Amino acid sequence: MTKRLLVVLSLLLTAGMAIGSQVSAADKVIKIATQSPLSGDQSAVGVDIKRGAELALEQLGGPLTKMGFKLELAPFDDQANPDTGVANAKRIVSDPAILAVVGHFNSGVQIPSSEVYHTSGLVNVSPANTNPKVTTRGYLEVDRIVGRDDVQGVVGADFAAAHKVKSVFVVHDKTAYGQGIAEFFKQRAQEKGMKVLGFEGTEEKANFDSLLSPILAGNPDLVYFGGMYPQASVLFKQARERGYLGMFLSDDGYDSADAVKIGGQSLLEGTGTFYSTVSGPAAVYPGTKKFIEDFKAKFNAAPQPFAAQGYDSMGISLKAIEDAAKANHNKIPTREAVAKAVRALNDYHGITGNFTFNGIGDPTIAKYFVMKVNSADPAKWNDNPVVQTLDIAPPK
Ligand code: ABU
Repeated sequence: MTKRLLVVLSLLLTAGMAIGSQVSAADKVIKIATQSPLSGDQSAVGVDIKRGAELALEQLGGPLTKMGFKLELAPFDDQANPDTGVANAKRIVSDPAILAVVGHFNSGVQIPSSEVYHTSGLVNVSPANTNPKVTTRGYLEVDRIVGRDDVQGVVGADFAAAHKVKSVFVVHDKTAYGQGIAEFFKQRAQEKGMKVLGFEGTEEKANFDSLLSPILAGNPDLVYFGGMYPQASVLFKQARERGYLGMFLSDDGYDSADAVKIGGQSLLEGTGTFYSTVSGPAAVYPGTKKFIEDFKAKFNAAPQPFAAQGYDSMGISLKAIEDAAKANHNKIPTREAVAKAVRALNDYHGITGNFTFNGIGDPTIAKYFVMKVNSADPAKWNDNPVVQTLDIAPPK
């Protein structure tokens, strides 16, 4: 072999190794996306879903980094808007490094966005979405770690019945979530013998005068709101200002310290304000002490509802990716293998519970709470007392 040929061969070998090492370095990046409202009037909860997931990525990514993978968070702002969620979902599925999505906050955003994940086999672990349709479509790629509104609505109506509520006016926000849970509440309320004086959907956010007229005329024992805190608290406040003294009851979309920033003292007047939830303050779970301390240390704020579920949804995603990578000889697994690995997890020990998923991606047991608003101080939202706790399996 001539000296010139040797030089050429050596150059080719070096170039080949350089290209090879670039490819393998890129191949070693694993991203997990989050989707939640990071801007707008629901961002108080949405930002903390992302923060919970971020903390979990830092704390629970060890096994994957030891296998040589570089982990990255890819946060997306769905703005609580279905069109934005779907547009983000299309960007997410086009990035082959993204192997899981933690999100969303709104079922009305999760349902269309997960149609996109489904077509690409990308797993979506939901920390918060409660509309039955999230899982009843039967997609392998969709799992949630919280309960469902066909149970939560019943829990709310049973609570009202136990508190001698005889008449109710039901309002909802016309979203998949708000209208859905309001319908489940209404059906159970009627079964329990309550008189439903009205069932109205509204997208109004500022002036509820026209809705309050029939409510005040009927003077129900309870006003139920299916939807989110920015709308519900304005309605409740204006009802009190116009002299309504009955009970308010809402749902887990009401569960945010911003509810009392808006509603203030009016929420404590009359028969008071209650909400059912599938989350509750992080401190109600026995495994969250360290999480709360670490969250406060990192973000200089107490975790909002669903932050701990953001943490667990990320933990589940990481464990499934790890299991699927091990089964693939420590190489990047396929998205389908990750989706199957989530569904195959058995008794995953999270900070908000131990999770096993049924055949459609619901947790085999979920927690439901009824909470009472106890202070007009937003800093004390996490101290709202738990009135009731229930562990319930998903409907068959
Ligand atoms: N369940 C949390 C808030 C609402 C939703 O599922 O749309």
